[in-house]
Parts: sequence; structure tokens; C-alpha cells
Amino acid sequence: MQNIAAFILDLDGVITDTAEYHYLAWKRLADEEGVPFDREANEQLRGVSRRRSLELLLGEHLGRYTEEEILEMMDRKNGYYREMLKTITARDFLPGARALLDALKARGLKVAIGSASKNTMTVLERLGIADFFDAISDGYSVTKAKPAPDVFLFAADAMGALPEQCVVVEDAQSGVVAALAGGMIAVGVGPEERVGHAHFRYDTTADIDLDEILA
Ligand code: B16
Ligand code: MG
Repeated sequence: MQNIAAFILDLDGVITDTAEYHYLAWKRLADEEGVPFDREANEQLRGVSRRRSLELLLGEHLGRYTEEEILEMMDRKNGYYREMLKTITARDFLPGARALLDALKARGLKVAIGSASKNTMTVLERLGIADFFDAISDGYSVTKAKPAPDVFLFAADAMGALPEQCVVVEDAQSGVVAALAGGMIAVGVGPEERVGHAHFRYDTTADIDLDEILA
């Protein structure tokens, strides 16, 4: 692709794997509420905002809760999740993620984070890369969550790049939809059935082939 100026990287599932912590925190909440929840159901929450995740988790039980109770449950889950984030260190990059960051910078490309998470800064600090990026777009930057393109458009704008000059790397189905909706090049990380609609797809972050994408 000619003219690529910047990469926008998703955080959870591309740079580090916090999905397990999200699962354990949601599972604890579900158990407390007596709502069935397992790892398979957790797959639906990949890349999905906190509120939408809770709605999906509660399913048919959603109607029995008031708005106040919903907000309390989101808060409770986030407390459990943030407790687990304390164990993250610079050793918790997904394989190939740290090398990808350095390779992008070495090629003179701008690099941003485009994540749905409101815990983005905490995770980046724990990984030791809070100062690495040219822009950070997270759950506080925009109101419309993925699959809306807003979180990526915000990142592109903050870097002074046009959408068509940006490559988005995503592990979530909704994230790939968001990148395509924003008019960006989409790189999917994960299985065909999840991210096969991206322009490029690799099984893991370590498999991403920059020569192929930038050719
Ligand atoms: P929080 P990403 C997403 O991050 C996660 O994949 C998703 O599981 C989570 O619900 C969402 O962030 C919101 O996270 O509760 O920390 O605000 O994949 O967009 O980097
Ligand atoms: Mg993700």
C-alpha cells in the first residue's frame, strides 16, 4: 500500500492479552448475580465497550435491573479488573508486539493506540510504554464505541493523518468493522471467522508482515 503514514493499534488482544482478566472479572460478577457465563460467552465481549459487555452478559436478565444497579455492576466489575491489572509488567506483551512497535517507529511511521478501554493508560503504564505513542485514543476519547469508526478517526486526526493513510490492527470483529467504516486499511489478528473481513489477516501479532502490508 502506497502512502501509509501511520498505524493505529488496538490494545487488548493485539499488544497485550487482558482478555483473560476481563473474563475473570466478568465471571466473578456473573456468579455473584447468579447469571450463567463461560469462556465461550466471553468471546462475544472482545473489543466491546464495558456497558455493552454487561448488556450481553446479562442477556434476558437485563430487564430486572435498574439503571443505578447497572452502573454499580459496571463499577464492581471494573474494580475486580483493575485489581488484576496490578500484576501486569513489561513481560506481558503478546509475542511480537514489542518488536512490532519498534519496527513501525524504525520505518518512520507514526503509531497510535485505538482502544475501547477506559483503562488504556493504566495498562500502557504497567507495560512501560505510556510515552511511546504519537497519539492515544481510548474509551474516554469518543462516545460512540466500535463498530463506529470514531475511536480510530480520533487517533488519525490527533496524528495529523488522513484515514486512508492509516492502517488499523485489530483482534475484534467489531474493531475491523470500525476500521473499514473509517476508510482505513484493516489488519485482522485472529481466525478467519472473526477477522476475515479485514484487508490483511494474520493468526497472531507475531505473524504480522509489514513488508506485505506496506508493499
Ligand atoms: P474497559 P480493546 C476493549 O479493549 C476490550 O477488548 C473489551 O473486552 C473491553 O470491554 C473494552 O476494551 C472496555 O474496557 O472496561 O477497560 O473500559 O480491545 O478495544 O483495546
Ligand atoms: Mg482488542
